[in-house]
Amino acid sequence: MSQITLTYFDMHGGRGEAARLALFIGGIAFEDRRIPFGDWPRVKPDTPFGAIPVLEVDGETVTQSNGINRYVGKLAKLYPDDPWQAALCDEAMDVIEDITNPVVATFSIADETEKKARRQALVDGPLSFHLTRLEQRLAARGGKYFADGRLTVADLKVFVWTRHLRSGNLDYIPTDLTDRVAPLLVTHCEAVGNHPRVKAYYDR
Ligand SMILES: N[C@@H](CCC(=O)N[C@@H](CS)C(=O)NCC(=O)O)C(=O)O
Repeated sequence: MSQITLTYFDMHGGRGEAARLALFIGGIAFEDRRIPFGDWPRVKPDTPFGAIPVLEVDGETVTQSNGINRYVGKLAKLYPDDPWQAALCDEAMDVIEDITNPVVATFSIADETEKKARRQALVDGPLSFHLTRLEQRLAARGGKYFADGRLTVADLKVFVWTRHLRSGNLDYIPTDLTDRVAPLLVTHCEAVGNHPRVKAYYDR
């Protein structure tokens, strides 16, 4: 059996969370290496590209969250075998990256007025647009799963993002934005959150 270590920040969310969930759901043993934010400046230079998540398998490392999600999804049987379904799964995960990046770009804005303006512009523009279109994709595929008619890493990634958007942890992004513009994503988020293995993960 391979020795697997997943390194990511010590929080319930972000780019490493879907892989943690997938490994847990699949019953795959792994070291869940959690980096406290205060330790990050010390750890960062030792990572391949100065960022996490990093997955280590038998002493070799790989980065890039969606690539990691695909790899662990295959191990956990949470990634489609069918090439078309795999492309649909990848699409949803990459859309989340597309909307994550402009939000993350606002994290370092120190001036509150500027941060508020930038985030409101995201809410009025790309965030609402992407949420609406993602919801249409979900609806077109039956309304429950993004690919393969079953739970995949795409559902885990969208779940983590939707929960984050609704959490109130992002100032100036209304917690009811998703409820208003993409209610089916909220239904999806709650369904994934109530999946027995997802519940078991957070109940530990
Ligand atoms: N494209 C990369 C982006 C990785 C990334 O930017 N990770 C963030 C955390 S979600 C990070 O390491 N931030 C700290 C830093 O850049 O110093 C991926 O998808 O894994």
